[in-house]
Amino acid sequence: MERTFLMVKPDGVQRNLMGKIIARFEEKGFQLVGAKLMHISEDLAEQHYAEHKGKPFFTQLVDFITSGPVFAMVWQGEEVIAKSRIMMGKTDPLEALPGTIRGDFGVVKHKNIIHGSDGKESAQREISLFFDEEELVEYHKLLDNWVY
Ligand code: RTP
Ligand code: MG
Repeated sequence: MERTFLMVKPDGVQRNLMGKIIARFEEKGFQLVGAKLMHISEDLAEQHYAEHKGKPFFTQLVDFITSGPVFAMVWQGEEVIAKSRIMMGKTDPLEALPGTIRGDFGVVKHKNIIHGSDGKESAQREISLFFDEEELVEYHKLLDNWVY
């Protein structure tokens, strides 16, 4: 089953949105296989956002993501990478539709509540950047027979 890396950013943690965000992915039918509240070091932030190195917003991005605790998660499900990006909404809350996480809770692009991997490769890279294999839990849920 496909896995993705999702993370409630420091603004989402400070605004008490962790529970609501977890609930959305649970209610959808996805399965949480790993989670932790943590501070991101500058080094980890630069690795995580390596694709944006050199862009004008890179420093602001690293400063923001290291500014407070984040809630890092691994979720599992059929096409969870693409489907969770749809549930998150567009990067800029101005374009994110109501009903999406960023559309419902975000106001500005640089504080947009949640991160999600944008493809299979980045999902694998980000999961192993944030989690050791033994931190991920493999288990079967009876409910899955009603989701799939
Ligand atoms: P993320 O990686 O955080 O899940 O967001 P994303 O895929 O939707 O957007 P991405 O292009 O990867 O950009 C990463 C984060 O950088 C900030 N950003 N600021 N000022 C700007 O033009 C700008 N562009 C991007 C956003 O906070 C975005 O989430
Ligand atoms: Mg991205």
